[in-house]
Amino acid sequence: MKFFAPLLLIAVPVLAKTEQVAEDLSRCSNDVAPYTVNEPLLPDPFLFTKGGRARNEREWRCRRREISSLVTQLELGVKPEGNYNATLAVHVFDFGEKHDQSISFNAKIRYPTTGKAPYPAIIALGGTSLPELPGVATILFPNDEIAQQYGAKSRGIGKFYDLYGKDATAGAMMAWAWGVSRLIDALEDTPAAKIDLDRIGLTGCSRNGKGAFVAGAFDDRIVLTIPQEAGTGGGGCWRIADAIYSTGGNVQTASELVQENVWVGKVFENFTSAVTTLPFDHHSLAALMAPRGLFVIENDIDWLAPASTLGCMKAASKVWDAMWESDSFGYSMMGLHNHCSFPDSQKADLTAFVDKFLHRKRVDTSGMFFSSANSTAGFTFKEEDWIKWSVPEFRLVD
Ligand code: MCU
Repeated sequence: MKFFAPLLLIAVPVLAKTEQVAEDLSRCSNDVAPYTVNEPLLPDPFLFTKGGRARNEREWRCRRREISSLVTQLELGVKPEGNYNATLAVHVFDFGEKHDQSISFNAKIRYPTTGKAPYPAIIALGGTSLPELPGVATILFPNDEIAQQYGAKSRGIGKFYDLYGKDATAGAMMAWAWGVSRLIDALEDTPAAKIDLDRIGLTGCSRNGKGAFVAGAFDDRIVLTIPQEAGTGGGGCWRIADAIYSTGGNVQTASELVQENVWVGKVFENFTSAVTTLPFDHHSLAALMAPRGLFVIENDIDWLAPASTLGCMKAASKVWDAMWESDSFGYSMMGLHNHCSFPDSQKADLTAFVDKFLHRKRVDTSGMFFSSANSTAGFTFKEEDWIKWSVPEFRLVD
């Protein structure tokens, strides 16, 4: 007689990744009520509103939701959700409770002359100032049509506001973020567009770089965000910009930014003379992109507050470090060239990021923090002056 070794079956519920994420999020506390702090240094991005720090990816998902909710409520305004029907050219219908209107916009796609379909693509807010990216399609997102940015008087003007009303809380950047998401919906619904949905990047320069930073933070389908020379309002931190200004620096600050244009929500005016009361700064906003690809390109023009983007992004990079994904974050600073004119010296770094995320090549993007450091700039960031929190190592703690 033969004996069979009993097979011990242990039933372990296996959830697909998306189900796992949904399940994790259901355990998070609900939307946080906005609150203020008194924190002159860069706030701990891992610290929960109710205390305790995110120690692993599961907890980070909840903390990330808090950051996104706070940034929405205190700085950028609400990015609407709704039942959309989007096709290319993008027609957006919102069938939500209050809205039964629709808007449409055209997004032009320029296909590459090399490579094969489905193509990776880079969505360009208002155009691109990057050099040609071989094998990558460029999709032009007409951000000014969605929300105008012609000075303080343009608040509430554009197709986003035709749909959601002039009093929608979203500033222009959040309105663009909404439009970029609808564009991606349309790409999903239009296989004939021949775009690989798993290889979508996003860029923009200057004011549109600020927009790219925000749109990248609020749509997880974007695998690589490349904000170029955005300065304050993008990869710069409000607190550091104010500190530079207070010692005589010619930098864009929160107070200037809200007077100049309508990029942020009106609510942010409450904070421009008290940025140290914000429970986040733009390192936390950047962290919403982790561990996706983020390659921040900067210039050493005073107004862009290079010491602020350097410090702010150094702080942000620590969230990628916590995830053991440091190589997916890059910050490249190169001076002595005109605003938004991409210098050859940054090309190797850019190519590495594009190859890794849009061409899925095995390339080395390690050590990309401040990799193109420009010695003429002469600014530094003293970490100990701004960052008092430690970096948890997510993989090691359950
Ligand atoms: C970063 O670029 C902006 C800057 O923040 C604004 O203050 C300035 O008016 O416009 C810049 C820009 O968008 O240049 C094209």
